[in-house]
Amino acid sequence: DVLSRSMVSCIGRVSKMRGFCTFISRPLLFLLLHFTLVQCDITDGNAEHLKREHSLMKPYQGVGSSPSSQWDFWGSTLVTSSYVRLTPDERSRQGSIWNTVPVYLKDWEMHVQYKIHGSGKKNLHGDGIAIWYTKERLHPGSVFGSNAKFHGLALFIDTYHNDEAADRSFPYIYAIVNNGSLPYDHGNDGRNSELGGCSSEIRNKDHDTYLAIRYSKGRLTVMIDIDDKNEWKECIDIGGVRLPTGYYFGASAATGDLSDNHDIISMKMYQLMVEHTPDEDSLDWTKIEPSVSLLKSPKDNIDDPTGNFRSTPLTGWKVFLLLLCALLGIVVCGVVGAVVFQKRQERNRRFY
Ligand SMILES: [Ca+2]
Repeated sequence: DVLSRSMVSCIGRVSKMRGFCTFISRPLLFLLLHFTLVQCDITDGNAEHLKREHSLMKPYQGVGSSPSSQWDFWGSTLVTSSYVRLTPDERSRQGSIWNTVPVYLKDWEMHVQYKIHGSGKKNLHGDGIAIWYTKERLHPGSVFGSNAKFHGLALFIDTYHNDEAADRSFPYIYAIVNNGSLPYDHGNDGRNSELGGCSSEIRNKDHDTYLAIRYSKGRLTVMIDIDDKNEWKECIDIGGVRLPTGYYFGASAATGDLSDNHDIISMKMYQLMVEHTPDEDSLDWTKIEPSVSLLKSPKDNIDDPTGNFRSTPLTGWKVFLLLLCALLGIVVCGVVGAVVFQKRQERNRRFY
């Protein structure tokens, strides 16, 4: 009886120890998986799947107000042969450019090449660019030059920090999904409805900057490339996003008291070849209402460290800390294991 009880307690200790080891190695595993996924998640556009009718490229033929044009524009937008300037570096300007052809693809990836530059020094520039996938098109309004109560997806490249008390550093890139009911609060830079985002020094680069928005199987992923190294970095990755087909792509920008040149160089739309179940295929995708089924709705108001973890790329020191923790865990496991082993040996010896 004594022996079996000590066996049970020993197994208990070993399994607890194993639990601890699993607990320690899980972040490591997650980290490895995370990197693998990020590495292979968004690929560079495959020319084969480029959808010209939804793409805006130099020298911007087919942009204009003729009935056959695939893109039209509004406001301060100026189309040259090498860029589309949504606003110049002047106060109180608003401009937009919109695809005239609705998108009926279920899975897509939009690559945007852009440049935000101007004479304003740090924190004295604004307001930024919005990339839209919405029901409405050419609908001027108060949010980066477009309609605030939109239906669909908006990705904001917000360069001006309206809410200086907030802990986010600007420029800040964030996504909002709206079914037409959410207001946009300029005072806190849309934080109430933000789904995820990341800070990024995108202004006044010598080279162009890029972002990719992927929507596939209910997953919204945003990657950015600002260092001219042809490498994507994850900015946003959230599941449970429902967006219909039949909406329009567009881009808009606005300046206020502060300004910047907001340039779009290209918007390239790629079809993703993804299989869907017969059930999914039989649905009328144009009838889907834009929504997000998060466990916790918009990450604002929540002190959820995992939310931040998920939505900002891991920096070098975080990786280092995690690896250090994992290493410490392994060492502790080893020491505890050795002690337990020695105790058992001693006990066994006592039985003889
Ligand atoms: Ca802002």
